[in-house]
Amino acid sequence: MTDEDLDAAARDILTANDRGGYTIPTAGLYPFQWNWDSAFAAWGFSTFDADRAWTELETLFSAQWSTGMVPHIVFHKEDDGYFPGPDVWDTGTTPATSGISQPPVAAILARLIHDRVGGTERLRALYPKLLAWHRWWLECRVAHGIACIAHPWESGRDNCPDWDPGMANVDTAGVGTYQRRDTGHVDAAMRPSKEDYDRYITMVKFGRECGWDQVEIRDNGPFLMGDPATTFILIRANRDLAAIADILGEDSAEPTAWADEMEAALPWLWSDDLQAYVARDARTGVFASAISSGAALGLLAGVENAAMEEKLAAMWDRVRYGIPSNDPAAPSFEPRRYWRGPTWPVVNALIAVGLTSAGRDADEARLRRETAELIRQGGFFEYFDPTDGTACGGDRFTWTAAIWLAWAN
Ligand code: 9YW
Repeated sequence: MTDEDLDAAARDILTANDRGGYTIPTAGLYPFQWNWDSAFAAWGFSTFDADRAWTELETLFSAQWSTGMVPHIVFHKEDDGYFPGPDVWDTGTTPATSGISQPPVAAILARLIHDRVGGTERLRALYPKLLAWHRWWLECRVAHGIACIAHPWESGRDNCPDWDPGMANVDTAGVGTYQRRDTGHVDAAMRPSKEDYDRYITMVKFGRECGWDQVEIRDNGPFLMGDPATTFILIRANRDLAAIADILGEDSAEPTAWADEMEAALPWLWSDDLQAYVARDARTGVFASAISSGAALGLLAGVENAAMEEKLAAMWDRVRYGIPSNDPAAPSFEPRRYWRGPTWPVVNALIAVGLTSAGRDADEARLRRETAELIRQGGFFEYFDPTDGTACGGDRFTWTAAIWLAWAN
């Protein structure tokens, strides 16, 4: 296939995964609207359909809670192919949604989309909603000054070893029985384990039983970890929101102050042992045992640290394709198991936004070349083995197609 054929195939995937105003990540495995997937889908649409790009974000924000939270899944239509579905979350919202959020990338992508295709009035309508969501993060997910996640799914990097310290303390005694659906769609060896799922569902149960009281979840839930990736994303998203405020003639003071405050709290995530920003249990203070692709998002937030960059360069050099989700030198590295080693084109695209901001053009070009190579060889899969390029997970994946169009090609 030529790159022009791949462009057409990518557009076809976005169009085929369109369920009317929103896209699903991939048919079968993920049949609903996912939060950060949609923001990347919008970026992809902006390369050929500006109106559809804005609609994707608008549909996502139509499910925003009155508290400002934008949920990680919106269950627009019923589909029993996914677990846990709306009855398990039981949030009582219309539309039905999950009860947690996902990395707040929407402001970052909204700014990039506006740069590409304009649409100032659509951006103006989104602005207060973005601001409310970012405020929700501060009110409900900050501890030690850092953006924390109350569930591994909230990080978007589900079974990453980053979460192992917090996961180890989740008591699954009351989890009960349930039927997973994911392993019916893709190879179980590439998915999170049963122990992981027992803990995931235990956390959902806690949320449901406290009526999705998000402060209670933060303060007393079974799991809370400081996430370098979400922290860097939120800092960048607030800086982009401030830039959006300037475009719109709004006051940028609030998002600027939020970004500055979180940046000042970053030392809490610094591991002297690993010489990097590392996920850390907000309850026990225990650090994760390896660096991950989360640290590589530092440049997105304008955080430059020579010692960490050296570590990240070594991590990248240990594989052939893209930034691995977990350090190949770590005992926990598994090159094909979801977030425990594989490289994710969508994360590479986000890291590249940071590399560009930092003026690291040669590294950005290398990351783009390696990511494009994976897609040319293997197609629009969910993620890839970074050592040999094997395509893994779901096929015809929306965000892989989107980043091909918006960045990798
Ligand atoms: C799950 C849809 C989502 C992504 C996440 C990814 C996975 C859902 O799929 O989570 O059930 O495990 O980890 O980042 O948004 O693509």
